[in-house]
Amino acid sequence: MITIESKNLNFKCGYAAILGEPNVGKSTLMNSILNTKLSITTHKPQTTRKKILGIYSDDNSQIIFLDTPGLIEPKYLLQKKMVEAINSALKESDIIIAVVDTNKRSIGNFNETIVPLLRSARDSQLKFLAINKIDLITKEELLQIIDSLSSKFKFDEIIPVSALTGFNVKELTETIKKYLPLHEPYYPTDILSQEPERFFISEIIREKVFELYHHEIPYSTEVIIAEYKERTGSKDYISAEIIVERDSQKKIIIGKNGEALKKVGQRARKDIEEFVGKSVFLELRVKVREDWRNNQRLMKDFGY
Ligand SMILES: Nc1nc2c(ncn2[C@@H]2O[C@H](COP(=O)(O)OP(=O)(O)O)[C@@H](O)[C@H]2O)c(=O)[nH]1
Ligand SMILES: [Mg+2]
Repeated sequence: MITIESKNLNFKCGYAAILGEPNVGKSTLMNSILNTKLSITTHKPQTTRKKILGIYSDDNSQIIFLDTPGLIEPKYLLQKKMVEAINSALKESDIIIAVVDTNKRSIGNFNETIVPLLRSARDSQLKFLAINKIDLITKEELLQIIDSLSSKFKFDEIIPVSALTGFNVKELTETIKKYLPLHEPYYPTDILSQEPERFFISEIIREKVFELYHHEIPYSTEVIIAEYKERTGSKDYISAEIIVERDSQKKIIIGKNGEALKKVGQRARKDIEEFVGKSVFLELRVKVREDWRNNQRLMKDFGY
């Protein structure tokens, strides 16, 4: 028997980069569009370090989102790599979604952070503005913000959203779809990301470090999955290393009688189990890698 595969000639597909200052809600927005917690989010800036690809697919379209680290002045090598991740996402995208949130600082910095970036983009790239966290302001305040920002740059679309409550997020997705080029899907339509499971597991652990420690600790921490053993008949075994820069940080991570580290493990295990859909045994070790954030070779090992 001969079967003729029917191709959907109307299929639309393209890349959308999500860019903006730290903490405006870029990762929350991507997660909300994808309806999954793919990218880790915390109340601390600079949680996202690498470009994270999230794939939205439906019957007629595929949007490949690139969630990026926040726009920052790089002070150490790790931050330089973070900026490189932003630039490469910018180059690859058909649509640039600039995200601001509704607080005064974000709006005030718009001219210095967002505008130059958009000016450096190609004419053929579409430029959207997503004004996030509108759950925190009144309608009048929103209208003022739209008024002020639309006078500073000519966007193709301006869309107010609340990534947290999901308000208007569907409309944002629909608007992106309208502008996508005709193209067959770049990725299988049943996957959400091309990153391996291990990456997301290390990110979940890193998120807990961001939640539970303060000051320089989260920024000095990297998480490596040393071993992941699937076991039939018993829990999967995961061994992870929490890397810090100094011995004093190692002590803080572990805490008195290991209490602090235990908390990281408990919280991470819960989320990992939800992510992989089964019970796991999670073992955490803390290691010191002197000044890793400035060490080219170590950073390469860590995937930057
Ligand atoms: N109130 C409110 N908070 C939000 C919204 N979106 C994100 N947040 C919060 O803002 C913080 C930063 O979010 P995150 O997605 O990590 O920001 P990113 O650094 O831009 O990726 C987190 O505490 C989020 O819960 C929103 O629409 N409304
Ligand atoms: Mg983020």
